[in-house]
Amino acid sequence: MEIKSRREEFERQGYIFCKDFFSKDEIDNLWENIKLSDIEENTFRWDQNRLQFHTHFLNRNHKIRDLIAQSKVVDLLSQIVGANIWVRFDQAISKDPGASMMPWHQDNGYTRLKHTYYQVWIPLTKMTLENGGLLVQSDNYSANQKILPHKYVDGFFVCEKPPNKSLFIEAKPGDIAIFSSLLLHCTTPNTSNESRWSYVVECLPLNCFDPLVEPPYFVMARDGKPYSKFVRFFPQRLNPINVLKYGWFKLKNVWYCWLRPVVRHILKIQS
Ligand SMILES: O=C(O)CCC(=O)C(=O)O
Repeated sequence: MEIKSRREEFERQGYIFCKDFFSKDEIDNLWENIKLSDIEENTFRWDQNRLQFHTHFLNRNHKIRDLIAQSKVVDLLSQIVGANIWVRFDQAISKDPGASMMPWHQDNGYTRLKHTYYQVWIPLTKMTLENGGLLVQSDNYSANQKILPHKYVDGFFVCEKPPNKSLFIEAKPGDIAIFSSLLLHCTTPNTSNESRWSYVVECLPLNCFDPLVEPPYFVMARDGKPYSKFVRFFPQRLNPINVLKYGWFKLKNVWYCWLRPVVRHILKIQS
């Protein structure tokens, strides 16, 4: 597939979608290596275990690193993220039959980070309206690139201003979607009788620090070329302003994302 410049498209709509980006062998290989990596080891469960986030494959499996930090992925991503890219997080997400809708949100509504980061979505199974596929906002993304208010409802952070218009991204294994952490998105309930799986990698430019991530940091690209190495430090990590600013941010985050929802939940039960 020829990769033409997608930057302008991304800035306008907050995402890009490429069909048939990976070969069948590449996706089979990714799937196989995810399954080999003790999937239950780092798993967060939601929605009565029907929505599961299995995390941290890149630091456990070099074949997954090779797939993610290969030239065609770096070529595409560097048009959007820039020439130097590191990965803050990676996860395989399973959505089982009976799982409910993942409500409209921006990823920043969960992490509360002030900067934009980039989600790379790689379907491992087909993603349909019936099995928990992805809906994205299709109105006004470029005019509204800011963090919107979210409220905590039944375990999810839900955006208080859902989009007026949305678009369903019907995707199959081999396709890839890249979207901004500020793009409003949700996934549909899984009313089918099969599980939906995706593998998601979250990236940042190397001139951006993220206080929520512990070292080592996986750097996938340098100067627009595959790099694929773990580092313990990079300039933004050592910047004293970041150290002070984000120390405070971390404390606030523990309150907002963990303690506050629990306190509110308990108070609701008691009242
Ligand atoms: O995979 C899903 O169903 C929801 C995941 C999601 O929206 C996210 O990780 O931001």
